[in-house]
Amino acid sequence: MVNLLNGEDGRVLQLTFTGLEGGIFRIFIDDPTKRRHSVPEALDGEPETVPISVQYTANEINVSSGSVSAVLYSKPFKANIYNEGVLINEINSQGKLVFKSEADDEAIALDFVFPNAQRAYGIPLHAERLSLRTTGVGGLNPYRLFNVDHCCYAVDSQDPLYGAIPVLYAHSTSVSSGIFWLTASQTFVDITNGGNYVGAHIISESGVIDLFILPGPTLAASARQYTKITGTAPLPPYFAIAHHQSRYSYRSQRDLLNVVEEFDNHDFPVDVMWLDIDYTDAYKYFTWNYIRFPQPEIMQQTLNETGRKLVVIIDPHVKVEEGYFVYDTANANGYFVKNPDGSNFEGYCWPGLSSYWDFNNPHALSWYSSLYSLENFPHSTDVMFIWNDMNEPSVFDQDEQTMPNYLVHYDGWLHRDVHNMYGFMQTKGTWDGLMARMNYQQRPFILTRSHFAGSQRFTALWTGDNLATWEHLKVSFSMCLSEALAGMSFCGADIGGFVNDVETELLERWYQAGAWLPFYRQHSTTNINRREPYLYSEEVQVIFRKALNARYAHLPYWYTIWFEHERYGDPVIRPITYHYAQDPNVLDIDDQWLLGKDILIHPVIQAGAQTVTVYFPGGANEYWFDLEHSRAYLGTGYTTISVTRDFTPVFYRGGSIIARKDTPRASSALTHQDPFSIYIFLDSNNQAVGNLYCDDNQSFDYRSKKYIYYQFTYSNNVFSGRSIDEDADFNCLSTIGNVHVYSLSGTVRRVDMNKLDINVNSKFEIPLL
Ligand code: MIG
Repeated sequence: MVNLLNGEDGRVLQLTFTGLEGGIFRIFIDDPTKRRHSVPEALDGEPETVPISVQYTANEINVSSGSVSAVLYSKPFKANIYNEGVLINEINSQGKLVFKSEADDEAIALDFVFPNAQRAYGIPLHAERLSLRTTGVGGLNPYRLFNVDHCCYAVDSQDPLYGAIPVLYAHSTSVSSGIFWLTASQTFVDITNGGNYVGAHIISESGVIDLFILPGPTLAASARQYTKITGTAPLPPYFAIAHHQSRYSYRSQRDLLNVVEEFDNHDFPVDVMWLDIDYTDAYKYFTWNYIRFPQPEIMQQTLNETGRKLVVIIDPHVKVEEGYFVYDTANANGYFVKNPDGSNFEGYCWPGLSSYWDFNNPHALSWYSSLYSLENFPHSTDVMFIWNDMNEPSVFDQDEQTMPNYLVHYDGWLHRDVHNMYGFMQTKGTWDGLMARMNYQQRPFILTRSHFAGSQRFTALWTGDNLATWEHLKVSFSMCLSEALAGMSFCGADIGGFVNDVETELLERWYQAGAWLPFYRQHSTTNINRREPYLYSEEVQVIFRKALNARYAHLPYWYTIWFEHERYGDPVIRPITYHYAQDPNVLDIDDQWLLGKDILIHPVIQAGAQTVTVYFPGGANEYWFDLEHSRAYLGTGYTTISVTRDFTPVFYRGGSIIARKDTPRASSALTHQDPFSIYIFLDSNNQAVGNLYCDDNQSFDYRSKKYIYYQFTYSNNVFSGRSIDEDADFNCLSTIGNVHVYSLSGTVRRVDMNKLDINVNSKFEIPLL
């Protein structure tokens, strides 16, 4: 710890420098004379510290830990960070450090220069491309992080949206690193793309400076370092990665069950049905409208017969109404956000006059969580999961449709201090509630709109109220890629766009593209035409069905990557540069992406497209297989390929082995006993390798070693398999059915494996000549 002296007013600040596991440095600057807000909740526990070596000279302090080192300079304060001897980050070299301590001004700011970086990524959520643009010129505002309810947002914008994750990556073909600026107050980030450096200037309204330096040296390393601090997402229950169907709102029990029946009649798979706000009695959450939903349990049981689930919405505003049990208890116990005079804040939302949960109050949060127990939530069952919306929070009659800064939360913190963590805290409470409900045995599923750093530990997110336009389809890719780099892989956009009727061709392309993003849900607003897939002509239904079946066929692959995400922290979807960092041509690509490292997707995002131009990365020895046309492309850059209406440009990397389940079924639960089809794509040495994860699809037993993590290899014409984690075992319900081998020469071989079992003891080596 060192003291920082403010030369202007003589104030002394304290700077604490800590080494954390993974080569991460933490710089914490606080004012010892004043209580300031910090956000330990965002972290996945207190980070593990490591010893650092420190050397003092007259004007410098040298710190090092492993390959990462720092030089701190005084007069003026400045810090340079090195990884493997390479300068990666100059902190306060522009002298923009600010730490205000007046009652009405607690602003903090700092500047960063990342030498040799060529691109900046991260700081979601904005309806923006992957590569952040230089702000301050050409009318570009700073990127603003301030959670707001912003219907029908414009694309290509630095405007704030529903979530805020203050992690920034500076990246190039030679060097990558990042910073995590842990503040829950409104934040502005100016970006400079300087050609041979990236500059960032960050200003927040209040809090402490709690800065984590992610040293890289690659984008993948930086992204993993970030999840090391804030946690990875837990493996989702299998149904959650399948297909969801929603609508604002399905009007009745009969309406909802009828939709499912039509899905079945038309062979469209669906796992989860959603109820928006109209299932409640007058928007009083944890109640039901019994006229429309007379038998909620029977509705859930009916869904459960085919392994399907229900998700219902719970918003954070509470109708002001005496006699409503949630209001009465929360009011009596002081669980609402307060006005400065101590009275409950009241604002307008769906129920009319509402008060708002103070989720920062631990007593409020635990009572809120308890509402999710099977006893307390009327008619809830273990197949009901939760959607938290409007949690920026949205307040209709206030500026920017959110809470004013001066409101007071638990322990005297101002809303200003905690604004960006409001939705995060709600989902933390929801998570705790769903965990307790099932005795910590079953995995919860939660969807949220508002989110913050660390939200991935509790919830999936969607990109809010988008429009039924081609540009909104396109921007959903970069929004989710930015989120994925910021720890939030479980991301998707409303299929078809939330607002406005959607053209049929756009909806077809949206189903095709959405099948390759982690959260896959059709949703649309009230008062527009219904758009369930069975409402379209036979010809159109064929297109939808093919996209949906492709999603289901690849669920074993998705599930494996999700398991690997929890373990290693790599995002589930990745920008091309994540795996091809040396290639200068891929730095800005965000209209295509990688699922894991083995599937490359370039969806069609233009009306009437006859062709798309795909960038194939990796060089002449990398092959990308198009299964539908039985051909492969070399990884030598841009190639224009023709597309038909039913074709989604999706390519498998040569060298990969991918497990699928190809038999179409009505829901994922009905595929659990189906055999795997194994697809082997040979590389230039006629080799391939790939992993497969399998467990009971829903419980936490995998955390006590009840799973199979299996590796397939193909080499010298021998196909073999073995368990990776030999101390884990599970009797996978699925066997290996058939195997398909693809090579560049065009030979395709198909071999029946006779339903080979997969468990920890099943090792095999089978010549496939
Ligand atoms: O402003 O609950 O983004 O998905 O259907 C509308 C009704 C409030 C906003 C969500 C949207 C949801 C809708 N909600």
